[in-house]
Amino acid sequence: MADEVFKAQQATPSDDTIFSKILRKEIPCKFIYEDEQCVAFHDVNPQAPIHFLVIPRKPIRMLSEVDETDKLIKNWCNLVLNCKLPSFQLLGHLMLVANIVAKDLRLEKGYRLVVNNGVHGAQSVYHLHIHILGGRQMNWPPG
Ligand code: DGP
Repeated sequence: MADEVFKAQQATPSDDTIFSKILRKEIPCKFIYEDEQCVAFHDVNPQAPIHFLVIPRKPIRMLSEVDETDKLIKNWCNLVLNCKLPSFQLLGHLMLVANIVAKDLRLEKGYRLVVNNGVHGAQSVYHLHIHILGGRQMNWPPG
C-alpha cells in the first residue's frame, strides 16, 4: 500500500489541519501564488516533476461537504456583507488559478488536476485542495 494511501486511511477529519497552519504562517511554506481566496504551493511529497496544490483560504474540509445551500446563503452574505466568494464560485476560481499557475510553470504540454475526497479518495489532509501534476506523461487509469 502506498504511503499516502496509508496516511489517508489513518487521517481523521479535523477543522485544524496542517494547511490551516500553513495559511496562518505557523508552518513555513513558500506560496507560488496567492490572492484573497486561495494560495498555491508545491507539494511536500511530489508525485511528478511538478506537483503543486491550490487550496482555498476558507476552511472547507472536503469537496463532498460543499453543498447547494451554501450557494444561496453565501450569495446573500457576499452581496450584503462583502465577504468571501460562495463555495460554488470559489471552486471555479480554484480551477482557474490552477491553470494560471500551470501556465507560469510552463506546463504547456498538459497537466492533471486531482481532488482526493474522503477515505476511498485517499484524502489525508481535510482541507479541500486541488493537486496539479505535470512535467511527465500521466497514465490512465489512475491507481
Ligand atoms: P491528499 O492525500 O489529497 O489529502 O494530499 C495531501 C497532500 O498534502 C499530500 O500530497 C502531501 C501534501 N502535504 C502534506 N503536508 C504538507 C506540508 O506541510 N507542506 C506541503 N507543501 N505539502 C504538504
